[in-house]
Amino acid sequence: MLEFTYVMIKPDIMNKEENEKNRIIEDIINTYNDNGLDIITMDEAVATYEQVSKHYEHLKDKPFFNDLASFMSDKILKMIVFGEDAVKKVRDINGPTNVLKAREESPNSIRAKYGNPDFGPANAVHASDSKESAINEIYNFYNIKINQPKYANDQELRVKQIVSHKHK
Ligand code: DAT
Ligand code: MG
Repeated sequence: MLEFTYVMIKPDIMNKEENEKNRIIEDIINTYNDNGLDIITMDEAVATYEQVSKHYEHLKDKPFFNDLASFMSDKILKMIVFGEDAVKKVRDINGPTNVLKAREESPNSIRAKYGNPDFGPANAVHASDSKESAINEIYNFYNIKINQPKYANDQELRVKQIVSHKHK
């Protein structure tokens, strides 16, 4: 299915020295693009504590929540990413949550290459875990209520556009 997903490059990357930061961001973007994903918009921002608490609401009882929330209330690069199976594709590219596990199981993943194994929350990048989460997360960080597309793939979308055009 064609999908939107929400991605954030986390403060551990955004606070690196300028050249290194830019090199990593370029690599992340190129990897998404090489996998057929389009970046609809990409914006530098400072996540507020309120946004971060809402974003990680489902983890508020975890022992690491305070570390996570204060770490994330900082400079981020937020993105809306679009493409076929975008939710799963981006999570596969990013790799497992735990950086050491990522290095073992998926050494070419973003988290394996750029995450900090010494601090759990600092795993380089976030991506939505479902189409529904993507809708909520995009609303939280962009204040836009998106709809996920109804079409299975680009071809189906084009066929429907042609048909509806003919019926006008
Ligand atoms: P993901 O970001 O892969 O969807 P998650 O939603 O379970 O993972 O957790 C959100 C973030 O919280 C994760 O990117 C890093 C941090 N985190 C998860 N488990 C952790 C742990 N056991 N200790 C420290 N930080 C953790
Ligand atoms: Mg998650």
